[in-house]
Amino acid sequence: MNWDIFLAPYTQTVDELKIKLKGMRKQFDYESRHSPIEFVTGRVKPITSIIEKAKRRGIALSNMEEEVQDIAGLRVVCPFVEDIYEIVELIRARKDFEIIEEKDYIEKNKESGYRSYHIVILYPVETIYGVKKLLAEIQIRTLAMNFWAINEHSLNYKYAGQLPEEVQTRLRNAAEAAFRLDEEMSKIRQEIQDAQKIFRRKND
Ligand code: 0O2
Repeated sequence: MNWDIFLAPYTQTVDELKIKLKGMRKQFDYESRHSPIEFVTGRVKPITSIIEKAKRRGIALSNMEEEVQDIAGLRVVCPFVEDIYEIVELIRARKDFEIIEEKDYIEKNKESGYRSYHIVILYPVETIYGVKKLLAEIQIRTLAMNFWAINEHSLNYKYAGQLPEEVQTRLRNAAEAAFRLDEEMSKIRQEIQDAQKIFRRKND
């Protein structure tokens, strides 16, 4: 298996999708509208994580393209929960890729407390051999959900997925607090956005 050759179109996919999603953010900025996007990140899954996931799921290396959905991963982080659904609508309306699956872990969070909206797409990427359609996963979440998820991810890494009971309890409490923070911020969203508009005008 030549990983450089295998991953090259995924790197291309992540780079292109990053530009496209960041482009959406810029357009909101130019039009001086509240941007539902705080920031966009993207990564190609590290080789060790791909192998680990394939092993865990009993996926043959030859089937990875069809079965591992997040080798190309994009993350859109939004200020408010409402923004997530605005982004989902904008993504659904696009013509440059096809949506394969949507997973709403906000409506129904995962057992761990994880909340996020996932969209799996089939993205046509141009290669020197022609068009290749690759799976990519776009995760859309609020700043609070992101804060929780990156910390939980680090802890899971530290404890190799076997979190001590006390840490699990604290994470569940933190997930609850992040949920409440999102709720409270949503209630004063209009006020925050008005304040930001005044701030923007002052800076222009
Ligand atoms: P990494 O290191 O982020 O690449 P599965 O992981 O098998 O349960 P599945 O079916 O592959 O899930 O897809 P799903 O549910 O859409 O989850 C894929 C990705 O979502 C994960 O990738 C994580 O990035 C994120 N995610 C899902 N559940 C959790 C969670 O409980 N906590 C955190 N922090 N992130 C989560 P990977 O490959 O697991 O990890």
